[in-house]
Amino acid sequence: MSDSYLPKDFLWGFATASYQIEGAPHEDGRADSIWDTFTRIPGKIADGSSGDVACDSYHRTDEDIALLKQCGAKAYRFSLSWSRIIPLGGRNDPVNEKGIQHYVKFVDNLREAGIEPMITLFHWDLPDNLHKRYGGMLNKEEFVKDFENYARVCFKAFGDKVKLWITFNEPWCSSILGYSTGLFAPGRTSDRSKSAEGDSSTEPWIVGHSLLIAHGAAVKTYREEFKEKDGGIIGITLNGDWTEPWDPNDPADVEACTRKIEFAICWFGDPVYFGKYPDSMRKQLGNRLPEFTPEEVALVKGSNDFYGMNHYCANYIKHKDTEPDVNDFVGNLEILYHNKDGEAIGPETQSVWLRPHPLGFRKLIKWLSDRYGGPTFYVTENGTSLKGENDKSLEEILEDDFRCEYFKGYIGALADAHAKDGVDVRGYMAWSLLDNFEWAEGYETRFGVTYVDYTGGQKRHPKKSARTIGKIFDQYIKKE
Ligand code: GCO
Repeated sequence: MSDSYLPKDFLWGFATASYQIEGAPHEDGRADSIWDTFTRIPGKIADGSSGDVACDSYHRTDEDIALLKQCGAKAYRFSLSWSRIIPLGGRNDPVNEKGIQHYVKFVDNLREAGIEPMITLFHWDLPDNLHKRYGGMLNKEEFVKDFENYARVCFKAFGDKVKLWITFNEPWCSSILGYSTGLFAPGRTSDRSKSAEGDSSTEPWIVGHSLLIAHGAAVKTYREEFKEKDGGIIGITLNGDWTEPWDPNDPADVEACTRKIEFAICWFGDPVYFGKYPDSMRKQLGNRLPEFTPEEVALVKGSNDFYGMNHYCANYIKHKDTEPDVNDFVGNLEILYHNKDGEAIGPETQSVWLRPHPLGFRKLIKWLSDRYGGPTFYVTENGTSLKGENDKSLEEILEDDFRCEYFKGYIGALADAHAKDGVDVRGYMAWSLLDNFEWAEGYETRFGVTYVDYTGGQKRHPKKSARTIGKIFDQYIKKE
């Protein structure tokens, strides 16, 4: 046991997202989101599934709160379904009181149970109507106004009870997976006709820009109309992995490591803290990357009360000598799981992209802290799938030692970052409370500390990790 520690009032708990757990897609007035329509397209989801039922959490809020209590969680990060609150999405569309009431009750029940709610306004499930009506996130003018309106409706409805707000979850995923690779809703793979230069791959950068401006607009609204009265804080959640050079003796690989982080994280982080995109991105993307107007800089720069950090793993990075492909979104480099000497960055999991490497967590949070002048961090997701978990017997699944070790490693690394590197971190939400709909991977991949028996009446079975996390935090959080 190290002598590292986390601060006395450290807030820890679990994270989920509406489309991944709620089900009940057409109940109480909810309309389709882009994920409802996307999952209906054959071949998009590995097991042909959807979030139609998911964990049925819409009907099982009490069970979920009981699970949180059982784990000893102090906080719960969940996302609101925009399509429940404003089913058609837009600023002139009706607000659905039933949708609001569902979440009011949920927030009240959480607080009664002594669990601090942390709300994500947008975890990818855009009302489908906005996508159809005007192209959704591609249409900056309309999208920003509609998101800002939706955010205001939420601040009004929940602001007196909720003190921790996240505007967007992982804008990188909405932009790249939704508009470049097409692996996520709405499944677009760039549109040649939109490009200034007549090449492809312009859409993801336009979408990223819209998301940043919409984030800035919602933060401005919160600060001007609610903050004084409600006293909460608001930020954006960015995802990103740590990078190690494939060949540490090759300066080009070392440089590519930084470039990879800039393309993945600083794409959004730099505008929020500095009011501009990273030079490496401008250099590679030219005028396919939008410019900020002075008004936009004023909106976006300084718009984080805290940095929401989603982090899972690390990679080895090898630079490329060739000219960047027009569709490249990583910074003209290769992402690898082994280094020059054939050493693996971490063990395999059920997710091809996820190789645990706890030290990378400490290094990345320190790196971000240095770059952005020591902001306050909330870790808003961290967790792992487990290779072959879905094929094991229930008894074996419930003994998820691999996941317990993952949390021990990562939470220990976080305590080191706090105690030894001086990083200001106030909270940590493990991904996830429950096994759930893992987007394009469907239900094959499980991330929960609770096993959900999808065909056995949705019964919840806490795994060993559900009991372990609290013990880990107990060791690190200062008593006084
Ligand atoms: C995210 C994702 C989660 C995923 C998790 C595991 O915010 O990255 O939002 O929804 O389920 O990351 O892949």
